[in-house]
Amino acid sequence: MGLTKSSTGTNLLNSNVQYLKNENGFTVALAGNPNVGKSTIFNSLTGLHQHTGNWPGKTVSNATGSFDYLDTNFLLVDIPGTYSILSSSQEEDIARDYICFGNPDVTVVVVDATCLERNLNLVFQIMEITDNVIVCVNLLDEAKKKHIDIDLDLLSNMLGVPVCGTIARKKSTLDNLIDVIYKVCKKEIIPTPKKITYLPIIENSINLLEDKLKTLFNFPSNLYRWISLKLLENDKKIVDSIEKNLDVNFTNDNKLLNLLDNLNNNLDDSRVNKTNFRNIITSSIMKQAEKICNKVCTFENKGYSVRDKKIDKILTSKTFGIPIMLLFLGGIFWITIVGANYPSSILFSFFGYIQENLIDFANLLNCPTWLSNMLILGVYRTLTWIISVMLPPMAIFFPLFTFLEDLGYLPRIAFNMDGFFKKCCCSGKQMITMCMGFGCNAAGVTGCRIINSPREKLIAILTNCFVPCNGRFPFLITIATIFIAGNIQGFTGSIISTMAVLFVILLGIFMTLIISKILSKTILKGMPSSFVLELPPYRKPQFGKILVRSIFDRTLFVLGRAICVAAPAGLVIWIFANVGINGDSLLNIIANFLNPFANLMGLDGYILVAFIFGIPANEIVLPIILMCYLGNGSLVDLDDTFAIGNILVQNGWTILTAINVMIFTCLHFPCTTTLLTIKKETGKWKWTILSFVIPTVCGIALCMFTTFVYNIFVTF
Ligand SMILES: Nc1nc2c(ncn2[C@@H]2O[C@H](COP(=O)(O)OP(=O)(O)OP(=O)(O)O)[C@@H](O)[C@H]2O)c(=O)[nH]1
Ligand SMILES: [Mg+2]
Repeated sequence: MGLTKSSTGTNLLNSNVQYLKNENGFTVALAGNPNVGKSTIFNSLTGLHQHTGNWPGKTVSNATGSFDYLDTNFLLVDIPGTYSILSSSQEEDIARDYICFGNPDVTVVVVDATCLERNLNLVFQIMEITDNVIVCVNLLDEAKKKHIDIDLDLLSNMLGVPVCGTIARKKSTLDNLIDVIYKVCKKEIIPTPKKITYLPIIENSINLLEDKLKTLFNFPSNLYRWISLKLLENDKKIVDSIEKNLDVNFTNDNKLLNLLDNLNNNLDDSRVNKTNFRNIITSSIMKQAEKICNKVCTFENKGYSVRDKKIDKILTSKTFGIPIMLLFLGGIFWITIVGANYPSSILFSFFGYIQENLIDFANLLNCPTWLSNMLILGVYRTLTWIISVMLPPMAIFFPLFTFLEDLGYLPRIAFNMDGFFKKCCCSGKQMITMCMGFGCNAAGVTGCRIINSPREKLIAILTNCFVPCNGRFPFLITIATIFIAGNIQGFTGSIISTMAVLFVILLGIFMTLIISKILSKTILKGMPSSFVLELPPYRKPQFGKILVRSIFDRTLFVLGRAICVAAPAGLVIWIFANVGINGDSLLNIIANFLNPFANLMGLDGYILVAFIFGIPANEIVLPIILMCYLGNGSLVDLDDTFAIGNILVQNGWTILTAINVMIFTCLHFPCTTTLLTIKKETGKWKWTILSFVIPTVCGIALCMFTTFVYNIFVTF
């Protein structure tokens, strides 16, 4: 078939997505419940790499990409998952707005073959809004494993729209879907959705209101029935959204309001009142979904989810849930620590070899010493240093973490931690956003959109940087390996380092809980909302994809960031270290100024300077510390991580310094990218400043406390 892909995807974070139109062809929306494979289909068709993961709520903003089929170009829009048009969280609002007002040429509703009945709810809601619907029954492989058989032709007949069966992970199974999309866009197939017929009194009211709206407003023809239904239902949120997106004001029109009043009174007389209207509509949809499923689905093995339930009994049990979680996390850290050393030293020698040649080359060109020093010892060395130390742990940690994510374990972590979060008056979903923070705090902050309550969302945003991101995490590992384990080598050493990293992570979680509680009792007062995070089925992770994606995506990301941020930072620091007043470098002057305060925290002025200079990217904190220590303002030859240890010890580092550096790494201001994301998500500088101040104050206080305790301990 003539399918080609293009990579013109952009992430559209919020409003006005509805006006997106494909000038060169057709626009196709991918809607559906969370975790049904929309992004996987999107990636297969467009060749892009939208994040996928085995938990509901992975996609939180619309993403677009395009592909060509035969003579036609299609713009595909991947929408966040939503259970219903009656959205309750920000990412569901985005989905709802696009489904209702985006006016795509076709809406493909992706449904989960293993729980068709629940998924049909959204199908019926979307069929109320548009006729151009295709139902894509995905996860057919999982359905087969569970001995669930679906008669796709019968389903298509009963719904009145085309139905395609797919296994999104196998690209070849998408051929039919693409062909049907093409035919519906070209009007070779005309879907005729069999909409739900509600009680006669409701249908009658809808018809009257629809006629009235047609005389008053010029809406797209497909929307009149749906808008009538929503006005009768009096769902304030949706009516507001209709008014905003279609630029109308229903309250301005007295005739319309009078008619609505009359209709509501009539409905009231028939015992269909404002309180039970929605229930009546929903139960009509549910009954129809049940009826269809009874006809099209055959369950050969009714106990198909017994295995998952048995596993969940252990993984989410009160006794074993949390210890197993710690074991998994500890295991991942341990493998990372043990595995990272070897590739690190290979990278060190490789870059060292290139550096020697660069110096020779600069000499050959008669390059002034100050310039070659600045570029090679300043910029190049900082850059390669970061790659050598940071890259190997990340390349090991992320595939392992993605493995847990693909398996479906993350929502179980949220489930296990829910009790703790509830006690602190916030949501268990916060734990998932914290897991995303392990990758990148900016991503974690955006991920907070999955939290429905605005109050709980804000708490999650303000505390997200308590979990170390990929910039800070390798730093923690390095310090734990060279300092906390000290001279203890081998297995015991690696276990000690692992425990130290695990301890810092737990400290981050503990602080998140404490601060969340304090916020809930002060500026963000409120009760916890009920927790509705679905536990997805366990799925076999795709090893190849995990490896390729997590290494390439993260590697490129880190390299890109290193080049964009660390190189100029290396340059600035080199200048600060080499330019001075009265023979004292600027770096020394600032460090000496900060020294007294830093000493109270069990640190020194250079370490604080490094954290301040590291605000563009946490990756550069340790290189800056080393640069500061090496009087000439550039890094000396470092063969491996243990050489770093020697430099630190020579500059007065003790176990206390290492502990405090680890604490402060975990608890300090977020990087600039995260701060900007917080500003974007909250829309207020107030929250952005608070997200800077809270972790920093916590970090300073905790470091002072440990120093105080350590000093007392040493004195006695
Ligand atoms: N076995 C199997 N797994 C699938 C299939 N389609 C998707 N998956 C897996 O299901 C999980 C969820 O896929 P996503 O594409 O992220 O789902 P989504 O609908 O975009 O999820 P949200 O963004 O949270 O709404 C991933 O682990 C996919 O690899 C399929 O047909 N078969
Ligand atoms: Mg998705």
